[in-house]
Amino acid sequence: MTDRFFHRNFAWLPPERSDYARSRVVVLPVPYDSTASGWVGSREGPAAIIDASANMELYDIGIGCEPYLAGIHTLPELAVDTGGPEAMIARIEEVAGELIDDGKFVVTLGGEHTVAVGAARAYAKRVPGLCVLAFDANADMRDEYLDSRYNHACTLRRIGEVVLPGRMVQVGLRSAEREEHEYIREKGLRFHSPQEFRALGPRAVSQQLSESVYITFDLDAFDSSVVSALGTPEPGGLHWDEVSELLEAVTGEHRVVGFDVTELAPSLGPRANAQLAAKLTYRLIGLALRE
Ligand SMILES: [Mn+2]
Repeated sequence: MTDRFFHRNFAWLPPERSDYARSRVVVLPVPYDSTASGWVGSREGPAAIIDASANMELYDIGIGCEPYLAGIHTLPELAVDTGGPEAMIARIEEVAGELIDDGKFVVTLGGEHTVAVGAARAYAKRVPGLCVLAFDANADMRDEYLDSRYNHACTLRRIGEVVLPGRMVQVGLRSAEREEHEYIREKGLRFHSPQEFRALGPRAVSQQLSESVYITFDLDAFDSSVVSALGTPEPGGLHWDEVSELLEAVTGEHRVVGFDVTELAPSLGPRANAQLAAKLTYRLIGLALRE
């Protein structure tokens, strides 16, 4: 049947593949970057990813499936809570929680990495024994930064507090302050630099995770030659194929319950970066939900 209209949702799907009731997946766009301390602009990320998603093939040849068949509904952009970062995270947690309780697979599009705290918390309260796989260039383990415990630089510290000890694995680490680095080593946290990840391989990293996994993806985990539209780009990062291989290993052995993709600041880099973020999001939906 021909449809005479384009539908501006994630993957630009017609109503029968994107209405709320029939969709297993719900995309929650969160255009929030109020605690950004590098260059700003990730508030424009969700719209750029949704626009770019018009250019994807709906068949993902890399994994041999059509992720959209699960149904993907895109919500309107979440309004910013002007009460500050803690209030904003509470709002994200509340909305994500309602969606999870409604049986949806929630995909949160940032915005800065902070938005992940709300979504991860909503999952941690509902999924016993949840563990978290975090992609990030930075440790994000500061207890407080620029007057807030909910600054983007504190993201993994806050997420680590909502799961059991040892239930967070990070990949891509190559930037931290001395105190964060010492904290990671003292506690024996599983934070892997790109070199460590390559030495271990995707299977060994995947085996550090338990049954149910939430994935939080700060796009600065990618090498800055791969993604540069970022507030805090870092050299020496991950490449597309190795990220994809790790995601395949993790989704092959575990149940991924939800994820976020954050930190794309489209005005700071090439348009291809939004395309990568859209394809990453789409592939992860496909990998997480394929039978
Ligand atoms: Mn981060």
